This record gives sequence, structure tokens and C-alpha cells, in this order.
Amino acid sequence: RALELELRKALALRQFRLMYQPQVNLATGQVSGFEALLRWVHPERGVVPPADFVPLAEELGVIVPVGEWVLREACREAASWPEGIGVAVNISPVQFRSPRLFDSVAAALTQSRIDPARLELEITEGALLHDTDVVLEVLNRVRSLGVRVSMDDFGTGYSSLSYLQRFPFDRIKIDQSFVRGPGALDDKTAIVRAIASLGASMGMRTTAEGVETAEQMERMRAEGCTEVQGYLTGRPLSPEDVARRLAQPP
Ligand code: G
Ligand code: G
Ligand code: MN
Ligand code: NA
Repeated sequence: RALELELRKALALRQFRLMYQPQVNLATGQVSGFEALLRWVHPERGVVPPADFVPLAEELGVIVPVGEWVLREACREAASWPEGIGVAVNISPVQFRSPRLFDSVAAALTQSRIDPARLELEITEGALLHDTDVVLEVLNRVRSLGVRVSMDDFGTGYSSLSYLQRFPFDRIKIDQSFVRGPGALDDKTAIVRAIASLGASMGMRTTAEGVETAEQMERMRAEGCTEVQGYLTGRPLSPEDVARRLAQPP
């Protein structure tokens, strides 16, 4: 398959880029950090979104070196931002299970010299499915570096509540479907309220994803979320636009 061959070469050809989506603290109204979002700039296809190549990259195992590049690049970029502005990186379940995860996180921190507390790893449920003891050990090892971990796309999968109890997450990212998705507004709001309350009682922060309107943002605030991320407070930005955004008065 042509795409497979191209994907294997994309890293060496420097065809990957990162975009950064702002995350806003609801208490202060200020940007608290950015989520790094991967793009493949293909010479003929143009910009390929992760949904169209990450599954194949996982199948091929290429996601491990690509994910290591993402970690290094995101930390390197964050080093140019003010102290206190965080950077969140998505970790594929395949990369999470790789024996190289700890070393690659540690290397990205050493090379960039950023405060480890600024780095957040976003883990999806797929990483947590088997071998609770192994998962717990990996999470505890990366957290021992001072790095934060968040549970991404929360509420979409299967048996997620037990994961909150079993694993030491610093943050829950509430899936976009509960902010904007189909279904009765009252039901979605009740779910957001329950997750935010659960998060607060377990000492976790809660980010509502996919916030597109001021009304949605106010609802997330009213229900107790601590951060929002979405097109309202910012689309994914190029590194140059991140610098402009950070220079802007609030
Ligand atoms: O930016 P976009 O909305 O197209 O991202 C879609 C999904 O792709 C995200 O929800 C995220 O889970 C995944 N994704 C984005 N960047 C990365 C990355 O660097 N690594 C991995 N493994 N997944 C990513
Ligand atoms: O990691 P995760 O799968 O949650 O990545 C978030 C994805 O959602 C990114 O691909 C990003 O481009 C997308 N996204 C972020 N904010 C919004 C939004 O407000 N509306 C929509 N439709 N998509 C969003
Ligand atoms: Mn994410
Ligand atoms: Na998410």
C-alpha cells in the first residue's frame, strides 16, 4: 500500500507538524496551556488529519518514533513560551505500552529543560485496558518525573469510572459529545456536572472539550469544570500564532 510506505518515510522527510490548541482556565480567563495536535503535511494530499493516519501508524508501529518526535518537538516549542504555560501531548496506547515510553519522556524533558510540571500526557482508555499493574507502574514512573497525566475523551468508552479510581490522573478531559453532541441538553449537562463533581472530589481538574459558543462555556463553568478547550477560545494554532496569542493582552 502506497500510504504505508509513505508513512514509514514521513518522519525522515520531516513531513509532520504540530498545531497547538489553547486551553483556558475558567477561573482566570487566561490561557493555561496548549494541546499539541499532529498533522501530516503530505506533498500531494495536503494536510492529513490524525484520524486518517494515526490508526495505520499504530498498526505499523511507526506511532512509537512519531510519538517520540511529538514529545520532543512539543517540549522544545514549549520552552519558548512563558513559564507556567503547559503543553499537553497525546500518547497513543501503542506508545504507552512501549518499553521506551519512560525514557522518551525523560529525554524530551532533559533536552528542552522545561519544568516537568508543564508537560501533560493525554492517555485514552485504550491504554488502560489490560494489565492494571503494568499500567499503574508506567503511570507512577512518568509521574515521578513530575509530569501530569490526563484521561482523554472521558465518557466515550467502556467502564471509565473504575479507571478514575484505579489510576492517578491529574485531569479529566470531558469528551466533546457531552458539550455539543446529539441528545437532550439536560442529559448532557447532568453528565458534565457529575464528571466535574467527581473530578473535584478526587482532586482532579476537569477540561471541557469542543466548546464552540459562549453559552456552552458558561454552562461548563456553572457545572464546575476548571478549564475549557474549543473553537470558542481558540482553534489549533501554528507555533507562530501561539507566540502572537501569548503576546496579546488578555
Ligand atoms: O486535531 P484533530 O481534531 O484532528 O485530532 C483528532 C484526534 O487525533 C485527537 O483527538 C487526538 O486523539 C489524535 N491526535 C492528535 N495529535 C496526536 C498525536 O500527536 N498523537 C496521537 N497518538 N494522537 C493524536
Ligand atoms: O485529543 P482529542 O481527540 O480530544 O483532540 C481534540 C480534537 O477535537 C482535535 O482534533 C481538535 O481539532 C478538535 N476540536 C477541538 N475543539 C473543537 C471544537 O470546538 N469543535 C470541533 N468540532 N472540534 C474541535
Ligand atoms: Mn487529546
Ligand atoms: Na479528547
